[in-house]
Amino acid sequence: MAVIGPKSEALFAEALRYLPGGVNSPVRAFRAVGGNPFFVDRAAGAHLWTVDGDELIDYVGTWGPAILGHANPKIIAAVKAAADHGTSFGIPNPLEVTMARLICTMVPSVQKVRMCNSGTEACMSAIRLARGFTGRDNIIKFDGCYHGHGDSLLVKAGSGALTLGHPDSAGVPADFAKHTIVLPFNDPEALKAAFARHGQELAAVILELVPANAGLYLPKPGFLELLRKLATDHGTVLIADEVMTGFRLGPAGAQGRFGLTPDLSTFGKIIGGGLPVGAFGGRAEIMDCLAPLGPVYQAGTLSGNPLAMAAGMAALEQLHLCVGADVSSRTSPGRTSVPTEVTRNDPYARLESLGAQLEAGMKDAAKSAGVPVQFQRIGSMFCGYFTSEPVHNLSDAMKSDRKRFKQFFHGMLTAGVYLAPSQFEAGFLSTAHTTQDLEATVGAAARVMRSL
Ligand code: KE4
Repeated sequence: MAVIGPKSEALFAEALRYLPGGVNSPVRAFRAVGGNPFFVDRAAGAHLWTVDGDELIDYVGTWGPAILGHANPKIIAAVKAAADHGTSFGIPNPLEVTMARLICTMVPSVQKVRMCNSGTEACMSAIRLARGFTGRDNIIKFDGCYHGHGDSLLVKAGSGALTLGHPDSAGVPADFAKHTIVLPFNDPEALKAAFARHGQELAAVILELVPANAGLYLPKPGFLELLRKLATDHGTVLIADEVMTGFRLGPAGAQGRFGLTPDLSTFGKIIGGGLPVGAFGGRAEIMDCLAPLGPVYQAGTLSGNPLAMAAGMAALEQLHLCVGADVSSRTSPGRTSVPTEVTRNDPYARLESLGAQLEAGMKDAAKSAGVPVQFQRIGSMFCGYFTSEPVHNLSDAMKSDRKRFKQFFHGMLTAGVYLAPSQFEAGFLSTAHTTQDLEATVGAAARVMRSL
Protein backbone atom coordinates (compact mmCIF):
# COMPACT_ATOMS: atom_id res chain seq x y z
CA MET A 1 0.00 0.00 0.00
CA ALA A 2 1.60 3.29 -1.09
CA VAL A 3 -0.22 5.33 1.50
CA ILE A 4 1.70 8.49 0.74
CA GLY A 5 0.78 8.40 -2.93
CA PRO A 6 1.18 10.88 -5.80
CA LYS A 7 -1.80 13.04 -4.88
CA SER A 8 -0.57 13.45 -1.28
CA GLU A 9 2.93 14.21 -2.51
CA ALA A 10 1.63 16.87 -4.93
CA LEU A 11 -0.56 18.43 -2.25
CA PHE A 12 2.31 18.52 0.22
CA ALA A 13 4.61 20.14 -2.36
CA GLU A 14 2.03 22.88 -2.86
CA ALA A 15 1.35 23.15 0.86
CA LEU A 16 5.05 23.84 1.43
CA ARG A 17 4.69 26.97 -0.72
CA TYR A 18 2.00 28.51 1.48
CA LEU A 19 2.19 26.87 4.93
CA PRO A 20 5.30 26.80 7.15
CA GLY A 21 6.46 23.18 7.02
CA GLY A 22 3.41 22.44 4.88
CA VAL A 23 1.12 22.10 7.90
CA ASN A 24 -1.07 24.01 10.31
CA SER A 25 0.25 22.12 13.32
CA PRO A 26 3.82 20.73 13.58
CA VAL A 27 3.10 17.12 14.56
CA ARG A 28 1.21 16.61 11.28
CA ALA A 29 4.44 17.03 9.28
CA PHE A 30 5.71 13.53 10.27
CA ARG A 31 9.08 15.06 11.30
CA ALA A 32 9.31 12.63 14.23
CA VAL A 33 8.94 9.57 11.99
CA GLY A 34 10.35 10.80 8.68
CA GLY A 35 8.76 11.04 5.26
CA ASN A 36 5.89 13.28 4.23
CA PRO A 37 2.35 13.15 5.54
CA PHE A 38 -0.57 11.69 3.65
CA PHE A 39 -3.63 13.85 3.03
CA VAL A 40 -7.07 12.73 4.10
CA ASP A 41 -10.00 12.86 1.71
CA ARG A 42 -12.65 11.71 4.19
CA ALA A 43 -13.14 9.82 7.43
CA ALA A 44 -15.96 7.69 8.84
CA GLY A 45 -16.10 5.55 11.95
CA ALA A 46 -12.61 4.31 12.85
CA HIS A 47 -11.30 4.65 9.29
CA LEU A 48 -9.63 7.31 7.14
CA TRP A 49 -9.44 7.40 3.33
CA THR A 50 -6.44 9.18 1.80
CA VAL A 51 -6.63 11.35 -1.30
CA ASP A 52 -4.91 8.47 -3.09
CA GLY A 53 -7.73 6.13 -2.13
CA ASP A 54 -6.03 4.12 0.59
CA GLU A 55 -8.11 3.09 3.63
CA LEU A 56 -6.51 3.23 7.09
CA ILE A 57 -7.57 2.11 10.56
CA ASP A 58 -7.17 5.31 12.57
CA TYR A 59 -5.75 5.36 16.14
CA VAL A 60 -5.14 9.13 16.24
CA GLY A 61 -8.80 10.13 16.16
CA THR A 62 -7.86 13.75 15.40
CA TRP A 63 -5.86 13.69 18.68
CA GLY A 64 -8.82 12.80 20.88
CA PRO A 65 -12.10 14.41 19.75
CA ALA A 66 -13.26 11.41 17.68
CA ILE A 67 -14.18 9.24 20.67
CA LEU A 68 -17.33 8.14 18.78
CA GLY A 69 -15.49 7.73 15.48
CA HIS A 70 -15.38 10.11 12.53
CA ALA A 71 -18.45 11.60 10.81
CA ASN A 72 -20.66 10.42 13.63
CA PRO A 73 -24.19 10.72 12.17
CA LYS A 74 -25.73 12.44 15.22
CA ILE A 75 -22.90 14.98 15.39
CA ILE A 76 -23.17 15.71 11.66
CA ALA A 77 -26.95 16.12 11.95
CA ALA A 78 -26.63 18.40 14.99
CA VAL A 79 -24.12 20.64 13.20
CA LYS A 80 -26.32 20.81 10.08
CA ALA A 81 -29.39 21.68 12.18
CA ALA A 82 -27.50 24.34 14.09
CA ALA A 83 -25.99 25.80 10.92
CA ASP A 84 -29.47 26.37 9.48
CA HIS A 85 -29.96 28.92 12.27
CA GLY A 86 -26.68 30.72 11.62
CA THR A 87 -23.04 30.02 12.38
CA SER A 88 -22.19 32.62 15.02
CA PHE A 89 -24.04 35.34 16.89
CA GLY A 90 -21.66 37.04 19.34
CA ILE A 91 -24.59 37.13 21.77
CA PRO A 92 -25.66 34.33 24.17
CA ASN A 93 -27.35 31.29 22.62
CA PRO A 94 -29.21 28.51 24.53
CA LEU A 95 -26.63 25.82 23.77
CA GLU A 96 -23.99 27.70 25.75
CA VAL A 97 -26.16 27.31 28.84
CA THR A 98 -26.86 23.61 28.17
CA MET A 99 -23.18 22.87 27.67
CA ALA A 100 -22.15 24.79 30.78
CA ARG A 101 -24.81 23.06 32.87
CA LEU A 102 -23.69 19.67 31.55
CA ILE A 103 -20.01 20.22 32.32
CA CYS A 104 -20.88 21.46 35.83
CA THR A 105 -23.21 18.46 36.30
CA MET A 106 -20.73 15.85 35.10
CA VAL A 107 -17.56 17.18 36.72
CA PRO A 108 -18.26 17.77 40.46
CA SER A 109 -15.23 20.05 40.93
CA VAL A 110 -16.57 22.48 38.30
CA GLN A 111 -19.00 24.97 39.81
CA LYS A 112 -18.67 27.50 36.97
CA VAL A 113 -17.15 27.20 33.49
CA ARG A 114 -16.19 29.42 30.57
CA MET A 115 -16.06 28.25 26.96
CA CYS A 116 -13.23 29.25 24.63
CA ASN A 117 -11.80 27.98 21.35
CA SER A 118 -8.86 25.68 22.04
CA GLY A 119 -7.10 23.75 24.75
CA THR A 120 -4.25 26.24 24.57
CA GLU A 121 -6.63 29.10 25.26
CA ALA A 122 -8.21 27.17 28.13
CA CYS A 123 -4.84 26.47 29.79
CA MET A 124 -3.37 29.95 29.33
CA SER A 125 -6.61 31.50 30.64
CA ALA A 126 -6.64 29.19 33.67
CA ILE A 127 -3.04 30.21 34.48
CA ARG A 128 -3.91 33.92 34.20
CA LEU A 129 -6.99 33.36 36.37
CA ALA A 130 -4.95 31.56 39.05
CA ARG A 131 -2.41 34.41 39.05
CA GLY A 132 -5.19 36.98 39.34
CA PHE A 133 -6.92 35.07 42.13
CA THR A 134 -3.77 34.53 44.22
CA GLY A 135 -1.86 37.70 43.34
CA ARG A 136 1.19 35.48 42.76
CA ASP A 137 3.29 35.04 39.59
CA ASN A 138 5.05 31.66 39.69
CA ILE A 139 3.66 28.33 38.51
CA ILE A 140 4.77 24.69 38.45
CA LYS A 141 4.42 22.40 35.47
CA PHE A 142 5.89 18.93 34.89
CA ASP A 143 8.28 17.84 32.18
CA GLY A 144 6.60 15.76 29.50
CA CYS A 145 3.26 17.47 30.11
CA TYR A 146 1.95 19.70 27.30
CA HIS A 147 -0.67 22.36 27.90
CA GLY A 148 -0.77 24.07 24.51
CA HIS A 149 1.50 26.82 23.20
CA GLY A 150 0.88 29.65 25.70
CA ASP A 151 4.11 31.48 26.55
CA SER A 152 4.13 30.52 30.24
CA LEU A 153 3.91 26.86 29.33
CA LEU A 154 6.54 26.58 26.57
CA VAL A 155 9.21 26.28 29.23
CA LYS A 156 11.83 23.65 29.95
CA ALA A 157 13.41 22.79 33.25
CA GLY A 158 16.11 25.07 34.56
CA SER A 159 19.58 23.74 35.29
CA GLY A 160 18.38 22.19 38.55
CA ALA A 161 14.90 20.81 39.15
CA LEU A 162 14.14 23.62 41.57
CA THR A 163 15.42 26.48 39.47
CA LEU A 164 13.15 28.72 37.46
CA GLY A 165 12.50 27.70 33.88
CA HIS A 166 14.03 28.67 30.56
CA PRO A 167 12.16 29.19 27.26
CA ASP A 168 11.40 26.02 25.31
CA SER A 169 10.58 27.96 22.16
CA ALA A 170 12.05 30.94 20.35
CA GLY A 171 9.98 34.02 20.98
CA VAL A 172 9.22 33.30 24.63
CA PRO A 173 10.86 36.05 26.73
CA ALA A 174 13.11 34.79 29.52
CA ASP A 175 11.12 37.11 31.78
CA PHE A 176 8.02 34.98 31.11
CA ALA A 177 9.77 31.61 31.42
CA LYS A 178 11.43 32.46 34.72
CA HIS A 179 8.05 32.33 36.43
CA THR A 180 7.61 28.66 35.52
CA ILE A 181 9.27 25.88 37.53
CA VAL A 182 9.47 22.56 35.68
CA LEU A 183 9.56 19.41 37.82
CA PRO A 184 9.95 15.74 36.97
CA PHE A 185 6.59 13.91 37.06
CA ASN A 186 6.07 11.22 39.72
CA ASP A 187 8.87 12.66 41.91
CA PRO A 188 7.44 13.40 45.38
CA GLU A 189 10.75 14.63 46.80
CA ALA A 190 11.17 17.22 44.03
CA LEU A 191 7.58 18.31 44.60
CA LYS A 192 8.02 18.72 48.34
CA ALA A 193 11.30 20.61 47.87
CA ALA A 194 9.74 22.98 45.30
CA PHE A 195 6.87 23.84 47.61
CA ALA A 196 9.25 24.26 50.56
CA ARG A 197 11.31 26.74 48.53
CA HIS A 198 8.67 28.52 46.43
CA GLY A 199 5.35 27.65 48.05
CA GLN A 200 4.35 31.13 49.15
CA GLU A 201 4.80 32.60 45.65
CA LEU A 202 3.18 29.76 43.71
CA ALA A 203 -0.04 30.80 41.93
CA ALA A 204 -0.71 27.42 40.38
CA VAL A 205 0.40 23.91 39.60
CA ILE A 206 -0.82 22.60 36.27
CA LEU A 207 -0.58 18.97 35.13
CA GLU A 208 -2.05 16.27 33.00
CA LEU A 209 -3.16 13.71 35.57
CA VAL A 210 -2.23 11.13 32.93
CA PRO A 211 0.64 12.63 30.90
CA ALA A 212 -0.15 11.75 27.29
CA ASN A 213 2.09 14.17 25.41
CA ALA A 214 5.25 12.14 25.99
CA GLY A 215 3.56 8.90 25.03
CA LEU A 216 1.46 7.77 28.00
CA TYR A 217 2.37 7.16 31.60
CA LEU A 218 0.38 7.06 34.83
CA PRO A 219 0.70 8.81 38.21
CA LYS A 220 2.35 6.60 40.82
CA PRO A 221 0.24 5.81 43.90
CA GLY A 222 0.20 8.77 46.28
CA PHE A 223 1.63 11.34 43.85
CA LEU A 224 -1.67 13.12 43.11
CA GLU A 225 -2.72 13.01 46.76
CA LEU A 226 0.59 14.62 47.79
CA LEU A 227 0.17 17.30 45.13
CA ARG A 228 -3.36 18.08 46.31
CA LYS A 229 -2.22 18.40 49.96
CA LEU A 230 0.79 20.62 49.13
CA ALA A 231 -1.31 22.90 46.92
CA THR A 232 -3.98 23.23 49.61
CA ASP A 233 -1.42 23.90 52.35
CA HIS A 234 0.21 26.69 50.32
CA GLY A 235 -2.89 28.33 48.84
CA THR A 236 -1.77 27.28 45.36
CA VAL A 237 -4.43 26.68 42.66
CA LEU A 238 -4.31 23.08 41.40
CA ILE A 239 -5.19 22.98 37.69
CA ALA A 240 -6.03 19.62 36.11
CA ASP A 241 -5.49 19.77 32.36
CA GLU A 242 -8.24 17.48 31.06
CA VAL A 243 -8.16 18.72 27.47
CA MET A 244 -7.35 15.17 26.38
CA THR A 245 -8.72 13.06 29.26
CA GLY A 246 -11.93 14.99 29.93
CA PHE A 247 -14.99 12.89 29.07
CA ARG A 248 -12.60 10.29 27.59
CA LEU A 249 -11.53 8.45 30.74
CA GLY A 250 -15.08 8.59 32.06
CA PRO A 251 -17.89 11.11 32.63
CA ALA A 252 -15.69 13.03 35.09
CA GLY A 253 -12.45 12.42 33.18
CA ALA A 254 -9.17 11.56 34.87
CA GLN A 255 -10.10 13.43 38.07
CA GLY A 256 -13.11 11.14 38.41
CA ARG A 257 -10.92 8.05 37.89
CA PHE A 258 -8.34 9.11 40.45
CA GLY A 259 -10.70 10.77 42.94
CA LEU A 260 -8.86 14.10 42.75
CA THR A 261 -10.63 17.43 43.32
CA PRO A 262 -8.69 20.16 41.49
CA ASP A 263 -9.43 23.86 41.93
CA LEU A 264 -9.64 24.47 38.17
CA SER A 265 -9.83 22.12 35.18
CA THR A 266 -9.32 22.69 31.47
CA PHE A 267 -11.17 20.91 28.70
CA GLY A 268 -11.27 20.70 24.89
CA LYS A 269 -11.42 18.14 22.06
CA ILE A 270 -14.40 15.84 22.88
CA ILE A 271 -16.65 18.70 24.07
CA GLY A 272 -16.47 20.22 20.58
CA GLY A 273 -17.27 17.00 18.70
CA GLY A 274 -14.37 17.81 16.36
CA LEU A 275 -15.05 21.54 16.05
CA PRO A 276 -12.77 24.19 17.61
CA VAL A 277 -13.42 24.32 21.34
CA GLY A 278 -11.90 24.76 24.78
CA ALA A 279 -13.25 25.36 28.27
CA PHE A 280 -11.96 26.01 31.77
CA GLY A 281 -13.86 25.85 35.02
CA GLY A 282 -13.76 25.11 38.72
CA ARG A 283 -14.41 26.76 42.08
CA ALA A 284 -16.91 29.60 41.74
CA GLU A 285 -14.88 31.92 43.98
CA ILE A 286 -11.99 31.62 41.50
CA MET A 287 -14.10 31.71 38.31
CA ASP A 288 -15.94 34.83 39.53
CA CYS A 289 -12.65 36.73 39.25
CA LEU A 290 -13.20 36.66 35.46
CA ALA A 291 -14.50 39.66 33.55
CA PRO A 292 -17.15 40.95 33.47
CA LEU A 293 -17.54 40.04 37.17
CA GLY A 294 -13.94 40.40 38.26
CA PRO A 295 -10.55 41.88 37.30
CA VAL A 296 -9.11 38.99 35.23
CA TYR A 297 -9.76 39.65 31.55
CA GLN A 298 -10.54 36.83 29.13
CA ALA A 299 -12.67 36.93 25.97
CA GLY A 300 -13.34 35.34 22.58
CA THR A 301 -15.38 36.22 19.50
CA LEU A 302 -16.35 32.62 18.86
CA SER A 303 -16.44 31.33 22.43
CA GLY A 304 -19.58 29.22 22.91
CA ASN A 305 -20.04 29.06 19.13
CA PRO A 306 -23.41 27.40 18.36
CA LEU A 307 -21.96 24.88 15.90
CA ALA A 308 -19.25 23.73 18.31
CA MET A 309 -21.79 23.58 21.14
CA ALA A 310 -24.23 21.55 19.01
CA ALA A 311 -21.45 19.14 17.96
CA GLY A 312 -20.18 18.79 21.51
CA MET A 313 -23.62 18.23 22.95
CA ALA A 314 -24.37 15.56 20.34
CA ALA A 315 -21.13 13.82 21.32
CA LEU A 316 -21.78 14.04 25.06
CA GLU A 317 -25.40 12.92 24.60
CA GLN A 318 -24.19 9.69 22.97
CA LEU A 319 -21.70 9.23 25.79
CA HIS A 320 -24.81 9.18 27.97
CA LEU A 321 -23.81 12.44 29.61
CA CYS A 322 -26.89 14.47 28.94
CA VAL A 323 -29.71 12.00 28.32
CA GLY A 324 -32.78 13.98 27.18
CA ALA A 325 -31.05 17.26 26.40
CA ASP A 326 -32.77 18.38 23.23
CA VAL A 327 -29.89 20.03 21.40
CA SER A 328 -32.07 20.91 18.45
CA SER A 329 -34.56 22.94 20.51
CA ARG A 330 -33.00 26.33 20.41
CA THR A 331 -35.72 28.32 22.11
CA SER A 332 -36.12 26.37 25.34
CA PRO A 333 -33.20 25.13 27.43
CA GLY A 334 -32.56 21.41 27.15
CA ARG A 335 -32.74 19.05 30.09
CA THR A 336 -29.61 17.38 31.38
CA SER A 337 -30.01 14.36 33.57
CA VAL A 338 -27.26 12.04 34.58
CA PRO A 339 -28.09 8.34 34.18
CA THR A 340 -27.42 6.72 37.55
CA GLU A 341 -27.24 3.15 36.28
CA VAL A 342 -24.51 2.02 33.89
CA THR A 343 -26.49 1.28 30.75
CA ARG A 344 -26.04 -2.00 28.90
CA ASN A 345 -24.31 -0.32 25.99
CA ASP A 346 -22.28 2.07 28.15
CA PRO A 347 -19.69 3.55 25.77
CA TYR A 348 -17.03 3.63 28.47
CA ALA A 349 -17.48 -0.08 29.13
CA ARG A 350 -17.07 -0.65 25.37
CA LEU A 351 -13.95 1.52 25.23
CA GLU A 352 -12.45 -0.37 28.18
CA SER A 353 -13.18 -3.72 26.51
CA LEU A 354 -11.61 -2.60 23.21
CA GLY A 355 -8.61 -1.21 25.09
CA ALA A 356 -8.05 -4.45 26.98
CA GLN A 357 -8.29 -6.43 23.73
CA LEU A 358 -5.78 -4.18 21.97
CA GLU A 359 -3.40 -4.26 24.94
CA ALA A 360 -3.45 -8.06 25.17
CA GLY A 361 -2.94 -8.43 21.43
CA MET A 362 -0.08 -5.95 21.20
CA LYS A 363 1.71 -7.48 24.17
CA ASP A 364 1.37 -10.95 22.62
CA ALA A 365 2.67 -9.61 19.29
CA ALA A 366 5.74 -8.08 20.94
CA LYS A 367 6.40 -11.24 22.95
CA SER A 368 6.11 -13.53 19.95
CA ALA A 369 8.46 -11.25 17.98
CA GLY A 370 10.91 -11.05 20.86
CA VAL A 371 10.82 -7.24 20.76
CA PRO A 372 10.89 -5.35 24.11
CA VAL A 373 7.80 -3.14 24.23
CA GLN A 374 6.20 -1.37 27.17
CA PHE A 375 2.54 -1.11 26.16
CA GLN A 376 0.94 1.36 28.59
CA ARG A 377 -2.81 2.04 28.65
CA ILE A 378 -5.62 3.60 30.58
CA GLY A 379 -9.13 3.16 29.18
CA SER A 380 -9.07 4.05 25.48
CA MET A 381 -5.68 5.82 25.57
CA PHE A 382 -2.45 3.93 24.96
CA CYS A 383 1.19 4.08 23.96
CA GLY A 384 3.81 1.46 23.03
CA TYR A 385 7.39 2.35 24.01
CA PHE A 386 10.21 0.30 22.49
CA THR A 387 12.02 -0.41 25.74
CA SER A 388 12.14 -3.24 28.28
CA GLU A 389 11.79 -0.87 31.24
CA PRO A 390 8.51 0.62 32.54
CA VAL A 391 7.96 4.32 31.78
CA HIS A 392 6.97 6.59 34.67
CA ASN A 393 8.21 9.99 33.46
CA LEU A 394 9.80 11.84 30.54
CA SER A 395 13.30 10.67 31.41
CA ASP A 396 12.18 7.02 31.16
CA ALA A 397 10.33 7.75 27.91
CA MET A 398 13.43 9.31 26.37
CA LYS A 399 15.27 6.00 26.82
CA SER A 400 12.94 4.21 24.40
CA ASP A 401 14.23 3.17 20.97
CA ARG A 402 12.88 5.84 18.64
CA LYS A 403 14.59 4.36 15.58
CA ARG A 404 12.57 1.20 16.13
CA PHE A 405 9.42 3.28 16.64
CA LYS A 406 9.95 5.00 13.26
CA GLN A 407 10.32 1.63 11.53
CA PHE A 408 7.26 0.30 13.32
CA PHE A 409 5.18 3.38 12.46
CA HIS A 410 5.92 3.12 8.73
CA GLY A 411 5.50 -0.64 8.69
CA MET A 412 2.06 -0.28 10.27
CA LEU A 413 1.12 2.56 7.93
CA THR A 414 2.01 0.43 4.93
CA ALA A 415 -0.14 -2.31 6.46
CA GLY A 416 -3.09 0.11 6.65
CA VAL A 417 -2.87 1.16 10.31
CA TYR A 418 -2.34 4.84 11.20
CA LEU A 419 -0.70 5.29 14.60
CA ALA A 420 0.34 8.62 16.14
CA PRO A 421 3.34 9.87 14.08
CA SER A 422 5.57 10.29 17.13
CA GLN A 423 6.77 8.12 20.00
CA PHE A 424 5.79 10.98 22.27
CA GLU A 425 2.08 10.95 21.50
CA ALA A 426 -0.79 8.76 22.73
CA GLY A 427 -3.09 6.57 20.65
CA PHE A 428 -6.87 6.65 20.94
CA LEU A 429 -9.63 4.08 20.51
CA SER A 430 -13.20 5.03 19.66
CA THR A 431 -16.53 3.31 20.11
CA ALA A 432 -16.45 2.86 16.31
CA HIS A 433 -13.44 0.49 16.37
CA THR A 434 -14.44 -3.12 15.83
CA THR A 435 -12.98 -6.44 16.91
CA GLN A 436 -12.06 -6.93 13.25
CA ASP A 437 -10.12 -3.64 13.31
CA LEU A 438 -8.22 -4.77 16.39
CA GLU A 439 -7.49 -8.23 14.97
CA ALA A 440 -6.16 -6.67 11.76
CA THR A 441 -4.06 -4.23 13.81
CA VAL A 442 -2.56 -6.88 16.07
CA GLY A 443 -1.88 -9.16 13.10
CA ALA A 444 -0.04 -6.36 11.31
CA ALA A 445 1.88 -5.50 14.49
CA ALA A 446 3.08 -9.09 14.85
CA ARG A 447 4.34 -9.13 11.26
CA VAL A 448 5.97 -5.70 11.46
CA MET A 449 7.62 -6.35 14.83
CA ARG A 450 9.17 -9.54 13.46
CA SER A 451 10.76 -7.42 10.72
CA LEU A 452 12.30 -4.88 13.14
P1 KE4 B 1 -5.12 22.68 21.52
O1 KE4 B 1 -4.70 24.15 21.64
O2 KE4 B 1 -4.27 21.93 20.52
O3 KE4 B 1 -6.64 22.54 21.26
O4 KE4 B 1 -4.94 21.99 22.95
C1 KE4 B 1 -3.67 22.07 23.56
C2 KE4 B 1 -3.55 20.91 24.56
C3 KE4 B 1 -3.70 21.18 25.90
N1 KE4 B 1 -3.61 20.20 26.83
C4 KE4 B 1 -3.38 18.91 26.44
C5 KE4 B 1 -3.29 17.85 27.50
C6 KE4 B 1 -3.23 18.58 25.08
O5 KE4 B 1 -3.00 17.29 24.72
C7 KE4 B 1 -3.32 19.60 24.11
C8 KE4 B 1 -3.14 19.32 22.62
N2 KE4 B 1 -2.82 17.98 22.25
C9 KE4 B 1 -2.04 17.82 21.05
C10 KE4 B 1 -1.78 16.32 20.86
N3 KE4 B 1 -0.82 15.84 21.78
C11 KE4 B 1 -2.71 18.44 19.85
C12 KE4 B 1 -2.15 18.01 18.52
C13 KE4 B 1 -1.46 19.17 17.84
O6 KE4 B 1 -0.74 19.94 18.53
O7 KE4 B 1 -1.60 19.26 16.60
